[in-house]
Amino acid sequence: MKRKNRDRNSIISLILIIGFLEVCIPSMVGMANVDVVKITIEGTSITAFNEGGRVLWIKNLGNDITCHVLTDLNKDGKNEIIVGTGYKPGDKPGYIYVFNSSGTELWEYKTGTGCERVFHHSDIFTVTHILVDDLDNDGKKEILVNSHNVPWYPARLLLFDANGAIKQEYWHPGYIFDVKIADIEGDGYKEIIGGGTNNDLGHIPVIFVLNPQIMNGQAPPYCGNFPHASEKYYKKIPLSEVRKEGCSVKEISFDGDRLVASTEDGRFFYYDSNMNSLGVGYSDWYIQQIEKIKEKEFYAKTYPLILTIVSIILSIIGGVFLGAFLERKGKMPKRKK
Ligand SMILES: [Ca+2]
Ligand SMILES: [Ca+2]
Ligand SMILES: [Ca+2]
Repeated sequence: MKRKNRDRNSIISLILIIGFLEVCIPSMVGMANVDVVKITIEGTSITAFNEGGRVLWIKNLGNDITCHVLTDLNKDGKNEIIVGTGYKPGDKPGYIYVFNSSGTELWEYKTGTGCERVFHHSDIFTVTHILVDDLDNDGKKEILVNSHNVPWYPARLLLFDANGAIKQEYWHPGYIFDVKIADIEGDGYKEIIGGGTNNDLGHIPVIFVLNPQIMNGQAPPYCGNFPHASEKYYKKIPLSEVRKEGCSVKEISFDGDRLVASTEDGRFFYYDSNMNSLGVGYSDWYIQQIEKIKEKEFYAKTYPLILTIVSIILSIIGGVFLGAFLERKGKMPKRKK
């Protein structure tokens, strides 16, 4: 009888141990796996997940998170999280933050800092782009951040090293709506290509190419005391009839070897690797707008002419009828037969 009880107790203990291991081992493995492989953004909050899908940490930054990048910045085998913020609703607008996988903040920077050196607007900024790449071929990653003043301008491109030190900065008198990194000539050195609008040159669309090693400075027409930048190329695009008051380059893309600047009004400007123009394309929308404009111009010119002709015809008809009326009333001398 005693032997039977012992066996039963042993079986129960074994079942309990197996159950404990089944529950605890995956959990312990999950705890050991603390690298962030995915983040989700909801308004002002970041949620970081490990490979098993477990939430590692949640952070609320107070301001809307406008862009983010997950990358191993310092090559320690774990990802860092880089996020940029907008201008509301909190009191830290246009900040860039870098967190490690544990959620510890490594550094932060306010992108609206130093605005008074170039344009005398407020330091309320919003971050619009974060790109990470090795821009000087030293095997270490740099962080390129695009931001701009709200609601005015300028825009500012900042190039940071992984530790948050500013390597280069470029100020632009108008928003930079798109920024890309590419080696456009294929010489082994990457360029920064930006597109946007230049408010101080008449709100024209512009596309520019910067050498990341020497991009420091401000774009034309220059104000304040900040040095003038030496862009590799700075291309001014004329305004069109569709957007006479102002227009911008909204997107930069690549079509084979061609660089394409797409403007807000539906035009496509093609360039070769030396930024020589290869022609212009037009969207259906742009063509329709031009047709509407021509139609309006045609009617604007012909309406006065039509009105003049109609009024002449009406006065002739009116004169004839008035003559006949007066004749009937005997107020006009009867015509001799
Ligand atoms: Ca790392
Ligand atoms: Ca580098
Ligand atoms: Ca190049």
